[in-house]
Amino acid sequence: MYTVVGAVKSRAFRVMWMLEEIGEDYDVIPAAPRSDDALKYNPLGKVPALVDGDHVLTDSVAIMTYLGDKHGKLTAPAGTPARAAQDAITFWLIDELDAVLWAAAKHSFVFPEDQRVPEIKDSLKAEFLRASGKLSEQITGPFLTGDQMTHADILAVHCINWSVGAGFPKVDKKLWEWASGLRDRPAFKAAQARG
Ligand SMILES: N[C@@H](CCC(=O)N[C@@H](CS)C(=O)NCC(=O)O)C(=O)O
Repeated sequence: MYTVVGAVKSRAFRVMWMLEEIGEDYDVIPAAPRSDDALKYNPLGKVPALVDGDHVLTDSVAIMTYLGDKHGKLTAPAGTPARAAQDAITFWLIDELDAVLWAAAKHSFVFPEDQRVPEIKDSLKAEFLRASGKLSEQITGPFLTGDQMTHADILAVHCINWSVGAGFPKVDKKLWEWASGLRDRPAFKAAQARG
């Protein structure tokens, strides 16, 4: 039994969805970022964290990579070209979607008010739209890296969902429909129901 630290409306959702997909039980501590509960599990105050026995793991992508490798699900095996391709798209998603959304969040409510530069958000929105268009072009099947789902799909769909909540422009129809297909998965819905 795992424990996920962080609420459904945070990057902890990625970990919950992955756990649902691989059929592992988990509890949720819906700790808010920077809260005392979050700090108990991660000195950086960030969520998610994952408690696995005596170990506390942090960072949503590190946790998903760990779970995939440990259970042999939702990942290509480490040390294979397929894994390198999966890692490459994962890091690209972090650079081009997650980082852009996170920068917008920082300038909306994360930074102290006197350090926010709201004017930057138009440029971030344009950057997101450009990157999501590139992602859309690459999609040729049900999953990003072929006919097997990986945690890269979870990351991509989570970022697309996040962009809606953040008031970013809508991604193109092809990408939206691709993400909708993944949102229909029972595991996605089960993770959402933990909110
Ligand atoms: N790269 C990290 C980012 C985690 C992160 O920044 N989480 C946000 C909530 S979704 C947070 O805890 N922010 C608090 C802070 O940065 O101080 C991950 O994917 O887990």
